[in-house]
Amino acid sequence: MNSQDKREKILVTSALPYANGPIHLGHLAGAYLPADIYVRYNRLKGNDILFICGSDEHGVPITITADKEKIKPKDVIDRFHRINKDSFEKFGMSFDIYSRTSLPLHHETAGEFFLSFHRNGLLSEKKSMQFYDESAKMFLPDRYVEGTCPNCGNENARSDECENCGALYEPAELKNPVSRISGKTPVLKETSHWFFPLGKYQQELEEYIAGMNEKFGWKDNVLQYCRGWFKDGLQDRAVTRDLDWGVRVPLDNAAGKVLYVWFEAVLGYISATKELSLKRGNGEMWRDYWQDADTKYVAFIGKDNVVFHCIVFPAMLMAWNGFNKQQYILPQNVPANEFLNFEGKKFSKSRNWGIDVIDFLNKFPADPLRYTLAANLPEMRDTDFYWKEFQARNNNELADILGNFINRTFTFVFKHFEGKVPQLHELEETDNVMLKLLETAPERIGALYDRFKIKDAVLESMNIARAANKYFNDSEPWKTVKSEREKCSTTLNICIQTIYTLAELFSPVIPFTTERLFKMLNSAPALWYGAGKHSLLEGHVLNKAEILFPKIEDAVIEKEVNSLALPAENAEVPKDELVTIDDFSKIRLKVAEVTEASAVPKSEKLLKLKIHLDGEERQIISGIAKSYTPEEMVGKKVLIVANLKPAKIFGHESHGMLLAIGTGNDKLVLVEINKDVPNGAIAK
Ligand code: B3M
Ligand code: ZN
Repeated sequence: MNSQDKREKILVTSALPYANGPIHLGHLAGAYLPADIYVRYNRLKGNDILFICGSDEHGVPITITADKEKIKPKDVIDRFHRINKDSFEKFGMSFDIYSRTSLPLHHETAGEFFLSFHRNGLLSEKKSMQFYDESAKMFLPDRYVEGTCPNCGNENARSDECENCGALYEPAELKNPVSRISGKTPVLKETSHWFFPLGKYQQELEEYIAGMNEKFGWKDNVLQYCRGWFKDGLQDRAVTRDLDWGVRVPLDNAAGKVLYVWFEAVLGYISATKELSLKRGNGEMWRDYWQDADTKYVAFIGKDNVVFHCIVFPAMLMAWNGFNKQQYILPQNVPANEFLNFEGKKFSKSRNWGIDVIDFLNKFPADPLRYTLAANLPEMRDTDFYWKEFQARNNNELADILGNFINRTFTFVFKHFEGKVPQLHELEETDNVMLKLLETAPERIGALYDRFKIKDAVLESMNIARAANKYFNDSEPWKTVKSEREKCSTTLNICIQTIYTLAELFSPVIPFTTERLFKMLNSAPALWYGAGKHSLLEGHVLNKAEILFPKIEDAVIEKEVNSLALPAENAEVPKDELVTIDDFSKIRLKVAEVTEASAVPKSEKLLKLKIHLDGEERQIISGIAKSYTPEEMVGKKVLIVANLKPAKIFGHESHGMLLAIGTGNDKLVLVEINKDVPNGAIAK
């Protein structure tokens, strides 16, 4: 049997997103789209594959959201589980199950692991100092405290972990801690927790990763992260927390304690597979994957989750395997991606920067987004989503290359060959070259998918469509149809065959469109490696062509670009952050008079203003056009931040910022000053 025939058993997981907010495009590019493409490709290869995901519904991210909105954690997770499940469906994520960690089955599974470790004496119960908020009368684990990272100086570090440099530390090491509940400095208070001895598994982990890398080639970025961890030496990690919300610690002396969210969330992959087993009527089916050494397990994640998937989770599975007869498999590969940013900046909910998947898909179909993200995946380094690139990928590649080739071929075949696959006659050199390209494409592109070079595979697929257009042009069927009908017929036969191959090659990437394309071809996908060989017989009846990729107009994209929040004006000040009088006095608030105002072309939100300050004239671009007309603005006395760094907004110089109050629905009310106050007067 050669490698093309052997049916592999593959378990694929994508990181379980926290159900505390809607997923955005950055999430898709990190752990979801690459996994879905890989899974769809493997299904086309005929492999036996399970694709597992679900909501991560415990932990501080959930309770903080609930605290903020003054609702129950259960309400938070129910809302966002639904929204995210729906977003993923609309995006075409082909999970076999999208489960949730609040299910009893998951609580049982996580409890079982904890108890096995506890029973076998692996966990040590230790007293330690944790942050405690005396006014709220609660412990403050993880994100409940923010402060300065002892390792890199990041000022938004969490109580025991820095998302900037990845350092893990004891709460006592965090500098300038602030409680996110009260805004006050928390105290350190003794509490006891159970610790997992990660260090005990360091050698085994290093051997495991080296071995997997040698056999299956892990990504450099992932290896780098792991090496960093090993170099520092793995420490004991607390696997419990003082919280109400989560998987209860299944011991008698553990009231008010739950399992650390990461300790149980990774086990969510297993419990979700158990749930799938039950749904499929065979409660033991999950063991055929998780507990069969022949299964290949691939975990798709974003870079911030590397330590949990390459070190913590494998160590937990190793520990289990040391105490129990049923042996779990470990990840064979963890192809973690870097981050996708949005128009040059990090996605940020509080600064309203970025776009949620659900909002995106209410405006545009999924496939152009899938293609754009796939062609620009942050596989090696961070990349950006730009609206303009989205438009260009849709218009210049999907429509003008792929769509155009399909369209011109179908049009021609319907016009000159009654909508049936034309006959193949004698082959010329160019025909042979094209056929060879098709024949070898699945293997070549498949090899890229097998090595998780998803972006290259997708770009390579588009290159086949490029070559196809060139073949069409070079063959000049519009000429040969008059003089050499047989040659023309051969050309179009090969073009239809090419469309079939393209439909297959693009199936993992733009599945909604290729489904329609297969309908046009009046056919169905082949097994992957067969897709480059002749499969549509001469005379096979085709269906009428549809427009597969409508172009996206400039105005539509401009509208999106214009609706991006202006970072400075829309910045939301974190609620409880305290500033000193020194901080405040850095900001110069001055009275100014608006002397001229006009709309900024192509922008819905912006006005260009001339203002007078003590003897000085300035230009300010202000995002108030939805609330004030230019005419209304002239003559107003307003309050401005006078010492704001000048910036270019929409290509216009802007020096200063008007103060206004948001009243919802994009409406703003200006802070206006009595006309008697002189220009340039300082507000304090
Ligand atoms: N919930 C973290 C995140 O959303 C997380 C992953 C869990 S995977 C088991 O970044
Ligand atoms: Zn740090």
